[in-house]
Amino acid sequence: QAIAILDSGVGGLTVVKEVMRQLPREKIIYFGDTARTPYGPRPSEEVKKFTEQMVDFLIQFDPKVIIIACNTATAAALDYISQKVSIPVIGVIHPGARAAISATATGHVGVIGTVGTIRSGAYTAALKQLSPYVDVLSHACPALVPLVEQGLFRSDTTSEVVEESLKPIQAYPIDCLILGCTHYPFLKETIQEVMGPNVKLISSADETARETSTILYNKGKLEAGDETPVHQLFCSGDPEMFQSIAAQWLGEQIRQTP
Ligand code: DGN
Repeated sequence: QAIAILDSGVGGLTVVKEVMRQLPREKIIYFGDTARTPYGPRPSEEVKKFTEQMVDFLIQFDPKVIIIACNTATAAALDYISQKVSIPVIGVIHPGARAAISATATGHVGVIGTVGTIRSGAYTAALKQLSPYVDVLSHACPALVPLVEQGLFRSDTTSEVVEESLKPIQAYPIDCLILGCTHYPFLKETIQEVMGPNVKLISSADETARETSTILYNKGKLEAGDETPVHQLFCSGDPEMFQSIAAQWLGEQIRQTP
């Protein structure tokens, strides 16, 4: 049985990489809805419907757990999907919030994400639930996902767009910034340059993989054998761009099958 992971596009590959690192024996089945990305500007009901369609596809493989590796989809559909299927469903917002609360020294936390994620208020709620006095500064950066989906991780355009997107939050005294969109770790270097060395960047991938590991351990479902798993990655859009980004990011040989 595999771990199923989904996202609106290539962003969830940041979570795939961390799951591969922490749980190297586990097989991964991934679906990226690259034909319909970005989800960020879409109404929440539509994101919920698209997420359900991805889950319906992945559930055919009889996975042992599903990771919604997209903050926008987690905000719109985590509760709904958790009730719909009988296996554990893990989102990325609570793990990201936990990682930020552990990392902040001053209690001033920034969150960047898509319009859908920021509008939902899900991060602020998750952070305040963990630590009621935390001060949260939220900001939507809708221009960043399209850069990543085009494979523009490092370029002059990337620097300009990231700088412009982060300008409104640069003056605030936050000590950590949650990358509240699974696409953003692809732009980590540029985001760090723009925010400066005193702001710690938090990605939820690490903590999400840890939560997955805990759930599988508690259920006695961690892979015991020493076989190297063969992962399966699916996308709904242009396979070439997806394949190239996946190979670059995961550093693995990606073989395309029809
Ligand atoms: N990767 C998704 C997220 O974490 O919110 C969003 C990407 C998008 O479709 N805008």
